[in-house]
Amino acid sequence: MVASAGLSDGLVLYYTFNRDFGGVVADASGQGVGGLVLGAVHVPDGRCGAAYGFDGADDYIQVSRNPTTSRNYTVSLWFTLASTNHMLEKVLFSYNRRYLVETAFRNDRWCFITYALSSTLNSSYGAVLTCSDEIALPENVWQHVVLVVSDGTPPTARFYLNGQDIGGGEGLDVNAGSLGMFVGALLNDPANPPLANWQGMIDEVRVYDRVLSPAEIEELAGGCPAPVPPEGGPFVATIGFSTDPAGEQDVTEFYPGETLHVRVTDVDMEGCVAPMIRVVLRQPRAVVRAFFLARNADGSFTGSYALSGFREGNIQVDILAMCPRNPFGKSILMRRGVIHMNAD
Ligand SMILES: [Ca+2]
Repeated sequence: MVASAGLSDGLVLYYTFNRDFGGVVADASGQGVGGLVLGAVHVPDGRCGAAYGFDGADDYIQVSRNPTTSRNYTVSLWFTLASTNHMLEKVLFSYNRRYLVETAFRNDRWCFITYALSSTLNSSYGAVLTCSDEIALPENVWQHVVLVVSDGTPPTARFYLNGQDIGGGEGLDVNAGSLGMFVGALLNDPANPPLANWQGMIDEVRVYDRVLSPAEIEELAGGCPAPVPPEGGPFVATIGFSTDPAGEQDVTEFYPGETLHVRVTDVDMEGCVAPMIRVVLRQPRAVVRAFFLARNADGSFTGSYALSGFREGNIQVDILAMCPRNPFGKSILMRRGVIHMNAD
C-alpha cells in the first residue's frame, strides 16, 4: 500500500533510517529535526529499507529537539524484539523523562505502557498499561506500534498494534515537558546515560502533531510508504574536525603544535534567537577544555583550538548546541568524536 498524501499532514518528525549519514539521522518530515546516533548500528535490511539495530545495553538515538509542543500527537514506529527471554521493561520512544512507548512482560502477558498522561486514573503506576493475551511479540518479527495521545475531556492515550486498537486509558492531563526525546531508550537523569535501552531493530519512526484516525493508522501498518525523495539533508550537521581552517574533511590524527578546526554546517537551530555551539575537549587525567564557535553570515559555525596542551593519546570531542534563551534550555549533544594526538 502506498501512503496517502494525508499521512504527510502534521508529520513533524520522520526517520526513515534509509541512509547512513555516519552518526546522525536525517529527518524526512522537512522540519529538520535530525538525530544523533549513539551506539545504534545501521542495518541495510530493515522493515522499509534500512533500519537501526540496538544492542539492549547502551544504544540509543537522541532527537535533536522536540518537534512539537502539541498536546495532541501520534507516535508511529516499526520494531523487532531481539530476545523475548528477558523480563525487563524496554523503551522504544521516550520524551521528558517519561517513556512514551515501552514494552514489558507482566504476569505472563505482553504489555505496552505509556506515561504520556499524568495522574492516570486506572493505574497504580500512574501510567497507561495495555496488557493483553492478544499481544504476541515473537522474537525478530517486525511489528507496528502506534501511540495516540488526545487532549480531550478526559485526555486519553491509546495503543495500536499492527493496525488494531489494543486498548488505552484516561488521565487527568497530558504530560508536556522539556527534557530530551529519545528513540530506543529513556533519559531519567541528565547526569547519567539513558536506560531501558531497546534490544532489537527500529524503523520508520514518525511523530505527528495531531491525532491520527484508525484508518490512517491501518494504512501506516499496511506496508511501506512510497519512496520519499532522497535525503540529501536536512540533518543535524556536517561537522569537520580538521587541521585545515577550510576544514571540509574529517581529520582524526593530529601532531603537537597543530590546531583543531571545527566547522559545523547545515545545523538546524530553528526557533533559537541566539544559537551557540560549544566544543568540549576531554582527555583522561587532564583539565577539560572548551571553546565556542563563531556564527558566520551563511549560518555555519567555525572555530579553532590549539592542541599544544594535550598529551599523546585520544581526545574526546563533544559538539554541543546551546540556545540560552530557548525555553527548552538544555544543550544538545550533536556529535561525539575522537581525535588522536600523536607523539612528537
Ligand atoms: Ca527504513
